[in-house]
Amino acid sequence: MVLSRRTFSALAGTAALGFSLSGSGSEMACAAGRAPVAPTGPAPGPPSADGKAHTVGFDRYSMLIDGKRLVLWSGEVHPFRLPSPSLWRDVLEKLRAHGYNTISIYVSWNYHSPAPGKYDFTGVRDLDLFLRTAAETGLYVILRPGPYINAEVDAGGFPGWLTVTQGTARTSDPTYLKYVDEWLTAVDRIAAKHLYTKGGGTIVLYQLENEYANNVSSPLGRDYMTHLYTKVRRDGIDVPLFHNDKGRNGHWAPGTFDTGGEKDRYLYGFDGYPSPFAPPPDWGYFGVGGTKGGSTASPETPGLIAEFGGGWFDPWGGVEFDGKGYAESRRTRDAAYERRFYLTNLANGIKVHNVYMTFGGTSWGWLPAPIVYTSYDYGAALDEARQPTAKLIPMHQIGQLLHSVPDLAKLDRAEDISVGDTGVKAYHLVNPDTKAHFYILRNDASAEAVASVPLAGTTLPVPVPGLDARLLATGITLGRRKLRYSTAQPMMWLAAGRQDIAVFTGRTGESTRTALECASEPTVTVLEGNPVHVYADGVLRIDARLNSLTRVLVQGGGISTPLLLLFADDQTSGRLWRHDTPSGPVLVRGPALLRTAALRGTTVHLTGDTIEAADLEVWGPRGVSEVVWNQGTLKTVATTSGSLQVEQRLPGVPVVLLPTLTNWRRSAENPESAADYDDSGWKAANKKSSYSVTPVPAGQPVLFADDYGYHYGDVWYRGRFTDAGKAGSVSFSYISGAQGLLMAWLDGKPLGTHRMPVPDKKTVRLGTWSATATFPVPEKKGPRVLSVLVRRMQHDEDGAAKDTHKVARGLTAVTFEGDSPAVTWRIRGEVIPDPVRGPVNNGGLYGERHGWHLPGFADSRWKVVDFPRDERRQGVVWYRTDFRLAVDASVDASIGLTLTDDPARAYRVQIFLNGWNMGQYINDVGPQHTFVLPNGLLRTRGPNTLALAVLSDGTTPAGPGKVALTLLGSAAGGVPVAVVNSPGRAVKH
Ligand code: IPT
Repeated sequence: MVLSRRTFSALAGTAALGFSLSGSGSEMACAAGRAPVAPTGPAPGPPSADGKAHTVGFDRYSMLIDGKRLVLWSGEVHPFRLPSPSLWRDVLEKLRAHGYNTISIYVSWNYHSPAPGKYDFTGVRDLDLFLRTAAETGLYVILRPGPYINAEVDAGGFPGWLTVTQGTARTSDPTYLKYVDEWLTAVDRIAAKHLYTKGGGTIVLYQLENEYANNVSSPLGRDYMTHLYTKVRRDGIDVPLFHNDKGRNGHWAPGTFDTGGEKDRYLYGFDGYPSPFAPPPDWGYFGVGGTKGGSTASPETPGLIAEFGGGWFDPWGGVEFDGKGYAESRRTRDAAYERRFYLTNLANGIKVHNVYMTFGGTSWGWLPAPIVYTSYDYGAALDEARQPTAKLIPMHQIGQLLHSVPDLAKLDRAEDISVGDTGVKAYHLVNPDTKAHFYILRNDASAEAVASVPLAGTTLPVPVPGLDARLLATGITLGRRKLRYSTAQPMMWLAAGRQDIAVFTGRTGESTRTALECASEPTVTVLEGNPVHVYADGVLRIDARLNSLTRVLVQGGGISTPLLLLFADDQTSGRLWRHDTPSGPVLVRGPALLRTAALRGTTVHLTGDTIEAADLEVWGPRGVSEVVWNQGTLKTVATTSGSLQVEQRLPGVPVVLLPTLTNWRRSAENPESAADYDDSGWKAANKKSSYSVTPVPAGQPVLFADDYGYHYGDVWYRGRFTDAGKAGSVSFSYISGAQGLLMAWLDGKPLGTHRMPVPDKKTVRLGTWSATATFPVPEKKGPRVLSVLVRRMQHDEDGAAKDTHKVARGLTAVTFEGDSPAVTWRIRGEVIPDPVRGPVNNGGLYGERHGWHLPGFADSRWKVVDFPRDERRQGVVWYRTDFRLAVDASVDASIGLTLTDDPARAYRVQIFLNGWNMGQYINDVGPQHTFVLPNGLLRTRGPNTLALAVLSDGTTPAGPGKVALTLLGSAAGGVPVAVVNSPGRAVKH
């Protein structure tokens, strides 16, 4: 019997169309050994901007894309944390290759808006290009444009200018909504072009607000959410919308606010950042029920985790990870953590699963919220230097599995099973249509346990390493055959050429047993490794120890299509790449990364990366006879595995040599501290009222920097008065955020510096850092002048929707003890934002106002000095140097700048590469020493300019000490990188 596609779909009980069944009905019957079991249709292929209309819907199980079930296996990436558009493709290709089918992105309002009514989506802010790149890479997109995003960015994403507007943010306040609409109009204009529904791009979900836990039952909140909902719809966004509930309280679940009568186009989502040191919580099928159960709060929508911890952030001083930095975040949330927690999520019915962060990147310039330092590496699967880590491997294994085995997109909880008195927790699920069963086994103890697992009528010992988990399956279809069970984790299957291929995986050294149903005895050929096989009672059993790669070819047994079984340990599985092409899937083994695969005629064109010398073996559709790797045609031989293997291994990456940084030129600044500095062009700081949530102290002018249009980085004040009278001291009250500081001069002489203390475990959560610094005022008659420099560390976030981004920054009050002379204040912060580098690039240092950070700045008269420096001074000193790189165009070298010095030295450095502010180094606080210099901003073939702005308080000698380029990773391959426009320009002050 030959089933027509339509009959087959009907039998399968799905509306899935478009998958092809090759082979005859009798083969199917043989494969199953009984009546054919219909697979759920395959997951949809990789999406693209194909110009066609698509449906994006959902039911209580999963998203339905064109009616096909799909688990969104997503990683969070922030375009604004990688200011080099060419590298977006690198990151996205790496994720796509490792089995992610979706990315989730925040769009940060402050990054795009230097002033009310001004929205900039050009250059490094080109959202349209980012979304195009995502579509070209074959990734779905979850778009999260706020308006509030949190995300450890300045003001949680609110623009600096919004901090001085009337009205309460994150409510239905009309002033706020007016600005929100402005932002949404701007961002939605781009988003609307990239909706998958219209085939313009691959956006399938769109988030409203972010962890909005306030005003849930008042009109302030409900009207706000309704406003956002209707605005976004009015802007033409027609994909399902959702919100991410922070506390899993059912906040903003469907029906809790007015969605304009729309019932089925809105989902409930929630976030989870559970401790890695406690057993993973159950959020759905196995949860306690009620709203705290997460997805149980919304039984009619699929389990949607908008953010699940893929690492965690680290504050200044490194308090989160005891000074060990992001390496420790990665260690405590490692590959085994991912298996334990993410497989638990899948067991609980989560079908939209986004890992925050998957590539953290860099909070460059003044982007970081005060709580974090420059690196936002996060301990994520792809590190800040774009280097794949071992954390990508479980994601790859699970992602490929979700793609190959669509049964996982529709699961019900099945009857509990006992796995013996082993301490192993077992989750049992079943696909109600295909009757495929899935078992997730988790060991929360630190020692290995061996569970006795009943699998398809046989009880088998399954080792689960300590603090680890695995997934097992029974009854899934592997091409034209059926798996009875396996104690190894299935990873993927595909039809390639004349055969099917199925891959199983697990930890190195594990013994596995796999049983395939087969009505008659097949011919079994061991091609690699030492597996043992036996056929009895309609089942072929293969015992294989996982070590590198084991290959077994199964032929016959009533099925004409052979099945190549591959048993790959973790490391080997991380070198197996599936890529779907319009002519069918391609499987590649060997290189460190496969980026693209395309078939043209009989040639398969591959691009990718190698690090070490590597094999290249390719399985593809019938007729493929030539292999091109990174544009070079290679000689191949046909293997008994049905593949083409290149005769000579691909070469690894050549050595990358980096120059030593020499020829530094020095210039001191802060003329603003001099008594006779001409500040007549500065703004008078004489406002009387402010919309800040910080009260204006009685009798004082408003000194808050934001009120004068200065929102980022350093700000200067000069206060003139005549006679201090009997005043013996002056006190400056200021608010700066963590690690801010204030330094003061009187009549050109240093009064001293006040620094906010280094956060500790208790104080780290304080958003606001305010202090009062008191300095003696020596008596003198006549005109006097105070100069004050405040290093602001950006605005607080507003996670609790209390307008905390409107807490003042800069001076708040100046008082004298003993007398009260009348002071007239002037203020000076950053110049109008650099149109290319954007609003977060610069603060108000003299050097920044005069272009000292820019390439081409005339520094030839600056004095040449050697590092280490040893200079004691309160104020700012700049150092500049030029260097040239000559990295081969075929090499992707990821380069950082590493600063080291005696940690007793009190100074900090802002690092400018070709005029771009790459972050802030605090020598005596840390923990960050290496700053990523992204290619594109960094010219890897050509000249570069580094400028370091050193701020020191004069209490110790200051550096820089050692400053060196460091290689953070390299690969032969990479993506073409366009140099980012980095103009030098004359800056007016
Ligand atoms: C959650 C935010 O939604 C996200 O923007 C980011 O800040 C993340 O936390 C932490 O990195 S908020 C939740 C942890 C309370």
